[in-house]
Amino acid sequence: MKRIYILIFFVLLPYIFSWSQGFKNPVLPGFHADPSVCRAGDDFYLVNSTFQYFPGVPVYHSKDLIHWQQIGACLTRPSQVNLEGTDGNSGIYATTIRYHEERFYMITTLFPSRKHFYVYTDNPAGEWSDPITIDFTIGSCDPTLFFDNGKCYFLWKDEYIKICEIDVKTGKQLSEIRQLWSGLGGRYPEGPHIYKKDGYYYLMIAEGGTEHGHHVTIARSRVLYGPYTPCPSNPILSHFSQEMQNSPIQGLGHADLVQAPDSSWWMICLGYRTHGYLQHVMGRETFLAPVRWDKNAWPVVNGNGTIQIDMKCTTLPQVKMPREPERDNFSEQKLGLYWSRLCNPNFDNYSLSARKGYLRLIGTPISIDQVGSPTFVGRRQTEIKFKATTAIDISQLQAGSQAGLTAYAAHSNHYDVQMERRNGKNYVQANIRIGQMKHIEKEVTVNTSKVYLRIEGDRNFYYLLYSIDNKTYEKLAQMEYRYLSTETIGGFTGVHLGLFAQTKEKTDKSFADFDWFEYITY
Ligand code: 6LW
Repeated sequence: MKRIYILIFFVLLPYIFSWSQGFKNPVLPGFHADPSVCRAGDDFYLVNSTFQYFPGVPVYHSKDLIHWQQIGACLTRPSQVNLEGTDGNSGIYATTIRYHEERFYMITTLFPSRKHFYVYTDNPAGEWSDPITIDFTIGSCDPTLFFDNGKCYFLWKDEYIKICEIDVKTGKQLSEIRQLWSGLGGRYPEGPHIYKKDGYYYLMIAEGGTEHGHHVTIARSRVLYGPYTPCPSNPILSHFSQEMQNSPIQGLGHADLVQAPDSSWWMICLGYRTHGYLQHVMGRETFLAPVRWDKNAWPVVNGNGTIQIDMKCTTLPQVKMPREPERDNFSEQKLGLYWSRLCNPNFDNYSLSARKGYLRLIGTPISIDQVGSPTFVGRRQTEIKFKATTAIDISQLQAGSQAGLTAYAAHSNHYDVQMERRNGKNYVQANIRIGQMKHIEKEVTVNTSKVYLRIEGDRNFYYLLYSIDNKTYEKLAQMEYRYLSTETIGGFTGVHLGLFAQTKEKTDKSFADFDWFEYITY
């Protein structure tokens, strides 16, 4: 008998260990704003807003809400969304994903039109439908869907939180628009979601605006249209307090709730990690916290309404997912899902087949200084300390054209270590763009067209370096991180480490070949 108990213990040990493990926040580091989550069976799916980046709305899959793998994206075709002319203040705003009767729905808003639309699929890793537009109202943002008793409700944030019934097959309005509870008076009540539990309708929103004052509040009603009674312990999530003023995580808000197969409840939300001086460059990231319901049937987030980097809590059985590779040798037929482009890219200017094992970027006169779709691919900066390196061949780059590596916060703010050919010489340049200022901080000539370019980041600076042998790196310049921060630039996105090529003339079809790209975090 004793042997049986010992055998059972060792069989269960991995599960006991995984349940007892905590986890590290953010669960989706780097620019992963406005998260929304749903569950289908034992699987969780999560989407984020993407503004001017293409493809729009990445879809992530998880078994434990901690480890996520991108499996696709909702908006992958120009017929779904026109991102022309968008930047970090427009394009695809907050998104919601919901699962109902074996179909997934993602609803969002396109700025500046402020038109709400949704797409659907039966396979979240595959193609999503063409958009169904909500055409009876335009305005503001943060739409969500709520399915109840065979009906579908559309909620969104206007000057207040609003709701009406729709025909989910057509998007047509089926009831009058009503106003719901809109918070405790905090600025920008937004990000509404409704949950039905134990005979209550719970309406959860964000207030305070998506900066330091951000927080989550909740109210409930026995009747969907209210009146709603606010939770006596609101805000249920906030770092806008003396206790949390020095937390490395700020701006927590815009949350979504989900119940796991084991009946536990969890919250995902957005927040940002500051470098200090209360500024951040990586955009708003996705965080996770456990939720329990108290004796009065109100949710309590992580025990006291705050979130830590190192979460010490019982988790779901942890199931690791493949991590995004540190190194890209460009030997695949398609770029990894973690690469983003800008607006509506011209895919003729990107090739993984023109030169085997290289990414060829064909420049156009649209530069990374402009709103539009320059020839650019970028990966999210996911940690404050990182090193991004690429091997570039500019032998086919024409005079006056540039190509290289950029820490891209916006078209108006980026730091680049780039190559330029001029008067028959190859120049390596540290190029700085801060608002109206465009400046070559330093340039040196090199006697080769194959160069290694590197950008490093830490708590204070971005460093721009180059090498001709990938052994000895020379620093060309260093620039304060703060001029790439959201607080400096505004907007809603985060720094991407990107590869780019741009030319002076339309007729100049010159290009740069990138042999590999490596992104290491510390
Ligand atoms: C989004 C609003 C917000 O629409 O920021 O953090 C806006 N919350 O809910 C853009 O992400």
